[in-house]
Amino acid sequence: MKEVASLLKNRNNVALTGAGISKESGIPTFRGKDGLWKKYRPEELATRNAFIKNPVLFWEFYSFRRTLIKNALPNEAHKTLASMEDFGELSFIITQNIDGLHRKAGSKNIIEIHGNIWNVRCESCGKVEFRDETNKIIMCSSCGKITRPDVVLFGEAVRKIDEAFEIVKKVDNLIVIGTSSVVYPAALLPYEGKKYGASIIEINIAKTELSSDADYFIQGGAAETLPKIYNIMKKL
Ligand code: BV8
Ligand code: ZN
Repeated sequence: MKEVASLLKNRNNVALTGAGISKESGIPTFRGKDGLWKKYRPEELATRNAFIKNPVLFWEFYSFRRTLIKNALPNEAHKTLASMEDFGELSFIITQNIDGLHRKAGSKNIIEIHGNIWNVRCESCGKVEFRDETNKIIMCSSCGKITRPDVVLFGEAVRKIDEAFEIVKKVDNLIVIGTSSVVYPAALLPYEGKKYGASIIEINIAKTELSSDADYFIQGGAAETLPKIYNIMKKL
């Protein structure tokens, strides 16, 4: 950890985060043992086809997700990344998460490449609005038609991916936290960074597809490992 802390000190650092960073805020991951995809099949639910074919089931799944997320609070991992940004030790967070917890923790430079579950989008009139009801299908406040959560579903283009690739080309260190690194094109970001000289630091409770290519693998929960690393950084 000490080696990683000195690598990060006063350098251009960026974090890439996945569902694992929000696990200790009580939000289930997708692919872990108690993950969401154990109960639901992503292709059936997190796709536009699912929304078109069965909007009621689709909204049941996303209302369930919104209920899980609504009362969740940022944990020590989210808060540490926000402090690192405040003290100039982190320039961006690129997140696959749609739960909004990085913003709640106070981070500012966030790229939500898979969107945000608290915004809904109307495919009829194009309106995107913040709506936080959790118990029903949300109808557009402009045209009254059915909306969908403004998240990137499987088969849809992810958001600001070009900006994310540009960012990782210029970093000294990419800290990859709580992602199984199996969803594309997000999973390509560490490899792009590495190609341009970045060191890859992975924090996860278990090895992933990325681990063999990471420069450092720190095994442990994000909420206890990240604060430890930052505390060492502050003493350097
Ligand atoms: C697209 C939003 C084309 C909705 C999600 C190659 C190139 C391009 C596409 C593909 C490709 N190969 C395959 C594809 C298709 C697909 C894909 O990647 N499929 C995979 C499953 C094989 N990709 C797409 O469809 C993407 N779209 O490319 O379209 C296109 C291009 C141009 C124009 C038009 C179309 C869209 C992908 C985004 C899909 N949306 N979510 C929703 O959330 O409901 S994906 C979903 O998975 C979430 O966003 C999630 O963030 C993401 C990744 O999962 P993780 O975050 O990694 O979570 P996971 O549970 O997997 O892992 C948790 C990790 O945490 C584990 O490693 C665990 O050990 C660890 N952990 C647990 N506890 C802790 C911890 N770590 C630290 N501390 C802890 N306490
Ligand atoms: Zn509308």
